[in-house]
This record gives sequence, C-alpha cells and structure tokens, in this order.
Amino acid sequence: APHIGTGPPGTGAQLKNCKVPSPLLVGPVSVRLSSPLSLEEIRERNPLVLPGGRYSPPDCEPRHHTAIVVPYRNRQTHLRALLYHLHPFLQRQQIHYSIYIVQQWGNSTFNRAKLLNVGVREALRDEDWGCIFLHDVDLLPENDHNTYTCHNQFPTHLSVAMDKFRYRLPYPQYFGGVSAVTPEQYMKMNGFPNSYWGWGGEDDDIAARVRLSGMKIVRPPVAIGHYKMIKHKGDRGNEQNPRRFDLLKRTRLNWHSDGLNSLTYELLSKELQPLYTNLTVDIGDDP
Ligand code: BGN
Repeated sequence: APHIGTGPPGTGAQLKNCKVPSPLLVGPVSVRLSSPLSLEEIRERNPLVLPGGRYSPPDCEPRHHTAIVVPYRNRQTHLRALLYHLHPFLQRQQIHYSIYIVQQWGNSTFNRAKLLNVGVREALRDEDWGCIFLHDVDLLPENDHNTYTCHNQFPTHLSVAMDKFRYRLPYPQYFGGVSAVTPEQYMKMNGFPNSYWGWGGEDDDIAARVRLSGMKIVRPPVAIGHYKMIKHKGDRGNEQNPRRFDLLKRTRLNWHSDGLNSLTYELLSKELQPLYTNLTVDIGDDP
C-alpha cells in the first residue's frame, strides 16, 4: 500500500523515493553499553521521532515500512540502551518505522512468542506494515548495513553474529534474537506458538514452522549481522522451560492449531510514549 507522506497535507508535494543504499549509512558502529541515557535525553537526540516511536524520513519517500516488536518485562536499562541505539540506526536506513514494546502484565511466567503474536496483531491494526521485526530488548545491532527490511519470499534471521556466541551462529538452525517476517509469511506459518512459557525453544519452534510451511530462512552475511548482547543474569519469571523438549517434538503436529489462529489476550493499555508504543497485555498464565 502506498504510504501517505508525513508532510503537511494539501501541499501536494511529492517526495522522491529514498536512494538505495541510504547515503546516511556508516557501516560498523561501536555500541556503548554502560549507563544508557535517560528517556528524556534520548528524545532530545531524536527530534523527528513522533509519539509512539514513529518515524518517516523527512526528505524522501521511504521504500520500507517496518514495525519493530519487542517482548518486554521489567528491563528498563536494556530498553533505554535499545532506544538510544535503534532510533538513529533506523533513521540512517531511511525507513518508515515504529517501535512497539509489548509488555507482559503480572507475574506469570514470561512468554516471548505469545507476546510477539500480540505485537504483530496490534501493529497491523495501526498500519499496513510491509515488514515486522521480532526483536529482543537486549540486542544492539553493530552495523547499519544490516537493513531492517524483509525479504519478499522468506523470513529473515538478522542476528547471525552475536558477541555472546563469538560472532557466529550457535547452531545452523538458530532463529533467536532478531528476525523478521512479512505479514504474508507470518500468516503462512500460523504465527508463533502460544504455548512456550519460560526460557528456550520458542525460537526453534518458529524456525521449524518456517520449514513446515514450505519456506526457508534467509540471512545477511556474518560480517554484517553483528550484534552486542547486553549482559544480564537469567530473569526471575523467565526460568528455563522444562517442557520445551517435548513441545519441540510436537511442532509438526501442533503448528496448525497453536498460533495466530488460537491467540487470545487482553490488551490492558496502549500508550503512545515519546519513543515507543507501549502495549500492556494480559496473556494469561501457564495452564
Ligand atoms: C537453544 C535454545 C534456544 C536459544 C538458544 C541460544 C532450546 C530447545 C532445546 C532443544 N533452544 O538451546 O531457545 O535461543 O539455545 O541461547 O532450549
């Protein structure tokens, strides 16, 4: 769908398409992890970001429309580091984007994949996004040639070289960290599983869905897909899921019935914060 420019309405001014690649790219960037700035300071550094964490390049017509979905609970310092870093990164790529923080309400066990399902559904209510990023809060991209756009046929895995895994894939099928789908790809794989409560396995389930629905995973070169992970201990409320091995054995049987088509939740609030859209959601509890 054509994007309606953010310029003043009625002027009829038609922006030229943004150039490929963006002339603003700088390549590798050093990522500072210690003591991130306050939200107010980050906001001052990103004057063109609109409420809800939205942005569209001011002087060219963007070619890409990307929603960034971040599952979240109780990680304020990580969130500040991510926003500090990601806003300028995406602006250099001249993308029309919005950042959605999907916050799991309450104390039930964390469920990353279900929060991602919620984020995709809610983001698509707002706009006809061409691409949806599934982004962990503790991962910072280190090279802006790693563009936050989608492949038109296949899901993309972006975080192919994380410092934590000595800048390579931990195993060939790894799909965790940062990945991306178009709404069509998402629909084809029936979204993500809702049944993984706690840490681990949900990303492997999503990777299996990609294959089971007849697609494959595409990746940027290792030299470009560099990420820094903000170091942290395991979270309370996100203990390793002991059922993940059994669940993974059943993906082939379950992916048609557990996913986008079985998603239930209650959206408790949606706030347009200066740097992101905050969705607070009750996703229930591990049955
Ligand atoms: C894997 C986890 C992933 C996790 C990566 C990297 C499982 C399933 C058991 C076969 N998978 O082992 O979820 O992203 O490690 O930390 O635990």
